[in-house]
Amino acid sequence: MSDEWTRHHDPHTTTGLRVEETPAPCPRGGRIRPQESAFARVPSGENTVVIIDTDIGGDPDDAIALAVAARCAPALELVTTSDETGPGPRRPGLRARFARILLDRLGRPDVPVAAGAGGETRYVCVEDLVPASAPPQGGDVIAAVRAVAATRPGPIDWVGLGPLTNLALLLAEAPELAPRLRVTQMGGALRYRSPERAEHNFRLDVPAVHAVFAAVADGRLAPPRFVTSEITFVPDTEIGPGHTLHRALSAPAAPAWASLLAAHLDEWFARFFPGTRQHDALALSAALDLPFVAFAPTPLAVDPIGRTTAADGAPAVRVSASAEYGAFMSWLEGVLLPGRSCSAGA
Ligand SMILES: [Ca+2]
Repeated sequence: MSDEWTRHHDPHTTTGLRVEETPAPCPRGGRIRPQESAFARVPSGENTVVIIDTDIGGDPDDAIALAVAARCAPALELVTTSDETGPGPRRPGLRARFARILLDRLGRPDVPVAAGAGGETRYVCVEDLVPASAPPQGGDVIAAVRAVAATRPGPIDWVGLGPLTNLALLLAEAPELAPRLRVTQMGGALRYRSPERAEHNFRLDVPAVHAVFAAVADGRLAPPRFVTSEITFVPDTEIGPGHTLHRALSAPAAPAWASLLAAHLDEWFARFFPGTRQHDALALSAALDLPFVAFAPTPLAVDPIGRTTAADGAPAVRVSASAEYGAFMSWLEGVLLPGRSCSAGA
């Protein structure tokens, strides 16, 4: 089975599996509104750089998204981490070291990892999956972004899958790169399930959220696309014990990267929740211009604790309005199951 996995999924093969080369049709049933022309994107091309900013190592949806990007997006040039871990077994940089191991097993040793800012979350479950021999990763996010930005002149697709800490830092310390940034961020909410608090990624670093929205308001940053919690927190994308993907990744003959993902899923199921919903892979699909998430231009205000509401006069961004979950999950399985392809039509 391993050979079959490799043959069908090696991102360096020429089997036409590069999703960023897939045309991005209008979401089924969703017309592009006239006012959306203000948010039109230049299609990704050979000069585009993809950076994934992630709090990988807690909910496995980050690791699943990273595996998808590593296998289907040759333009993936850098992974940065945020909400990094603390002392003891959760020593700083654990998330980055886990990302390094996963990328290596996916055949992407070419993608550097930079460990970002620390955090306080309890959502970490990969301590036993990172051997002591796994080396620490570079800790200078700004230098790492500048290095990859210098390799190509085109847009920088920033795929935010965690707190906005690194993005805010980048806007402050590398303002020359801001005009090239195209941000797709998982986070925020218009109808959060706990209305007394902000969505998780926004809540973890509220000042960073305000810094990003200030950059949008004064024109330094193009309006991001936010894939919001009410669109991602749905049972349609949940992978639990016994799910098709869990079983395939856990198969004895599965390749090493799949076994690592399966072990990560098992740790999460045992220690936190008996399921993982694919917030981050859904956001990644949008960043890759795949057609599963439909967006609507929305003036979005952020309150002092990071909650978001639509409000006239606020900076206009694009907010997820709906998603085609069945098609998305078929695509996800197409990327991660043997014998499938990265095609959006899988
Ligand atoms: Ca995440």
